[in-house]
Amino acid sequence: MFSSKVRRREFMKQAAAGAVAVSVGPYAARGARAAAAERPNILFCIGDDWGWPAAGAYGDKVVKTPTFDRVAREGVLFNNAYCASPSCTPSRGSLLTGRAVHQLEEGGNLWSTLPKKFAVYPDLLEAAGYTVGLQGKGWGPGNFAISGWTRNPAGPSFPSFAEFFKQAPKDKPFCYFCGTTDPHRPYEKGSGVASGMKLEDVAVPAFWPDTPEVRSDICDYYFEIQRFDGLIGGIMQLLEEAGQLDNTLIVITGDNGMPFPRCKANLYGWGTRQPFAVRWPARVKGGRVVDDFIVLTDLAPTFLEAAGLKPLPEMTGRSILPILLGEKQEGRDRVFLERERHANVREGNKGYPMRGIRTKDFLYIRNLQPHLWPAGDPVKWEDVGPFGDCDGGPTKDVILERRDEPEMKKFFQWCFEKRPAEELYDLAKDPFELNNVAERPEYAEVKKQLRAQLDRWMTETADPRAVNPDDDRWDRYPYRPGGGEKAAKPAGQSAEKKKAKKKN
Ligand SMILES: [Ca+2]
Repeated sequence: MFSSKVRRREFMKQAAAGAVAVSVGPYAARGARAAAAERPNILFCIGDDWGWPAAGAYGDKVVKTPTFDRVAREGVLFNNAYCASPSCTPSRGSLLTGRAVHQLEEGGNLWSTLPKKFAVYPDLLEAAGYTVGLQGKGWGPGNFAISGWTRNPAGPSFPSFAEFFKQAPKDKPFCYFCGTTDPHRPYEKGSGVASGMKLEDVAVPAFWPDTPEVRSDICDYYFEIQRFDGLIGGIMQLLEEAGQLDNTLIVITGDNGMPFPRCKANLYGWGTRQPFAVRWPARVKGGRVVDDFIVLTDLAPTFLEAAGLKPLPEMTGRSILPILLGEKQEGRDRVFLERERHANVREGNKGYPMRGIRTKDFLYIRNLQPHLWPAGDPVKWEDVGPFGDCDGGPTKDVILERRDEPEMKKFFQWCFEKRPAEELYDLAKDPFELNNVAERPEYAEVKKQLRAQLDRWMTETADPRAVNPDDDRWDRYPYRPGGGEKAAKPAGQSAEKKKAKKKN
């Protein structure tokens, strides 16, 4: 029995020698040399807090995403892609390692570290001959150095794709992680409208009040999405000019839902459902839209398999290459979702543990400590306002400032109030996931089945909370804003109001 560390070392050695490079697809019989010539470039583009359905390809009439729409049109558009956890650090840790968030130890929290023992796909591809690069936000936020990483787990940093591409050897494929802090807050207030967007064209989800401030806030979010889309457009143009576009596997997505109340840091659809499109004309037939359920954890095994490598046995994610190649894959009718500590905004450094399962018809959520506040304690903290798991901004302000008005109470309830131990939403009847039917007798059988599936997944993937739902390890891991450690402390009278930075 090998430990995962030994297996990994052995794998890296073999990968470096080219011995494990030829297990799938058309490369099977041709040997490592031929595979090296044909292996695709891998371009992974990830928006920060960019959630479904904010893209033209999904029918949004206001935000303009020509690059994403092109990739969707010439490739495969996914309707049911989800992040593993609606928080930057665990979502990115999971997609880099291909492992469930609850297996990543401290890496399951925001502003944490990623233990070095967890292999990441950029390292595995580099060992197999790829040239690796990163721009902008890779793994994080957190402190990777304290775990022994000498560079970001997503790869060595470059100022731009052009700089990376210029120095990359022409006879080797590349693996590039294009991160950005768009559309993470803060936003330049009014930037969306100033760019020509019209407030009256914006669709407001049912869980926020429909006010001009909220509509304008949505436009500011759209404005940053458009900037991200333009960035990828520039990279694609460069590849096209170099004649390398068609053998580049391009994936465009976001790491978690939009930074608005009841979205990011929640297991609801607006917190976990992601835009997701893939283009790779050399092997993948374009013009397809698929409903298969996938999770970003599936990316690491997908990239490895596309490069002719075998995913590591400890990866819980599954390659989506069969789906891309038009094959039917079993078990693509559900995803599992989870969350541990996001910001450190509860007494006792507590997070808000949740586990969930989503199918085409239902969303079932288990709130493991329902006595806690889901969006953070209702007190002001040193760096952030009350309910600090929800990023500050005009939409949050409207809901909090007007919470006592009779017609506004429900929005506060949905976005900030405590929640019961179990939630169940009937998605066909309730697309905004507002009517919890977990205690209704007519849903008892459905709830029982979803519960059982969730329990099985937690057990099979060695979730510590399968053994002890009150396991407090994630509350004991340090919170490391800016790399240092910091305990949760309510703001004192003299605490200065600091300007929020793009950091979580
Ligand atoms: Ca994020």
